[in-house]
Amino acid sequence: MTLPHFVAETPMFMPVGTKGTVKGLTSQQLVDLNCHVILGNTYHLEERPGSDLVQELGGLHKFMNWPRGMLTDSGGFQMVSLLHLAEITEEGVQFQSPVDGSLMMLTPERSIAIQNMLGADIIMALDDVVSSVNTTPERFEEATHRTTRWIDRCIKAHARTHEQNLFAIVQGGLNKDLRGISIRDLSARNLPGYAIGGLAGGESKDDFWRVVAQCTAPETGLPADKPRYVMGVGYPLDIVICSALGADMYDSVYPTRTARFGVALVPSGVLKLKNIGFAEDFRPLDEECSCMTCKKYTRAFLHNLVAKGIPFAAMLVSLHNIAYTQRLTRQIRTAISEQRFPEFVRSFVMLQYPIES
Ligand code: PRF
Ligand code: ZN
Repeated sequence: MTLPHFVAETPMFMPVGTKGTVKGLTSQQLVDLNCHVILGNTYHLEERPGSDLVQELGGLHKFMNWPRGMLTDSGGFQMVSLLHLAEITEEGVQFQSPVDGSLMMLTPERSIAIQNMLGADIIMALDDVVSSVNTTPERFEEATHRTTRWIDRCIKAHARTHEQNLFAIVQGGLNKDLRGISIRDLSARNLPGYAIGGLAGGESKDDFWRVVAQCTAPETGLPADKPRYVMGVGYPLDIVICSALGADMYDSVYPTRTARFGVALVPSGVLKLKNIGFAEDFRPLDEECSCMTCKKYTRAFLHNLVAKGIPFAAMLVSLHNIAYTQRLTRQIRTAISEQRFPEFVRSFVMLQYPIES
């Protein structure tokens, strides 16, 4: 995927740098871990320091000191998931500012204007996001059609089409007909890329995989020659399965957030470092990992930091977890190009779910 700031390889995982930083990691560490694209959030950056200031400072790349690909999310999802005060109307998403309590409105036009100022390589359309659980069928139908009406407002508002790629986001909940309508209507806009939204929010794995499979299906799914991005996905198993279904891009706070809880990702699953069993375990987190944490520190050392709540642990484990996720997507890419991806999927699943004998 050729972006203005980088030629990125897919399938790829994008670490989340919500407020202008991937928590616990430097830009150089992310480059060294071979991250191609990272994520920023319209809502958080607009709240503080403000998109006009970021633009004045030369854009988000310069502000964050990030030389490679960048993607910004449109803001609606963050407001709806973070602020219970958000109210969605045809005009946009209205919410109360957590800074001064004033009422603010994020319209499709405003979201695109902010993202034009931030200057990411990929910008996301404002979508009407509803939780896949506890929502009425009528609300799903409204959100699906509204997301289509909003994409046309986003396309019209987008002022930097040569420098920034606008992606549309498929909604429709878990309903096959609504998803089909959303896929059809958004594909007709012939955009540079597409996202699958409204998932990774507590639905069952069966529902999750069924929707991804529908959105990536040959002929009836999203265009196969465009990047297809499953939003909010970061569990290693989900990345492997969605890639097998034909998806190309993922983002999640999971690897860094779980690191802050002292949980390390390893090929067999996770290590909960708080566990007293690691107190005298002098092995690295993962023998096969070449990250700095695995080269220099033992599980026993990390257990000690985690048990005492020392923030350095979060940095070291975040570094490893991003290294792990990047290694996983690299293995997926290599297996695909060497035409042995089915075997890779089988051995990955066997490692995480060994057959007891
Ligand atoms: N829409 C947007 N951002 C998102 C999602 C979405 O549906 C998800 C999935 N729930 C994560 N991030 N705009
Ligand atoms: Zn490591």
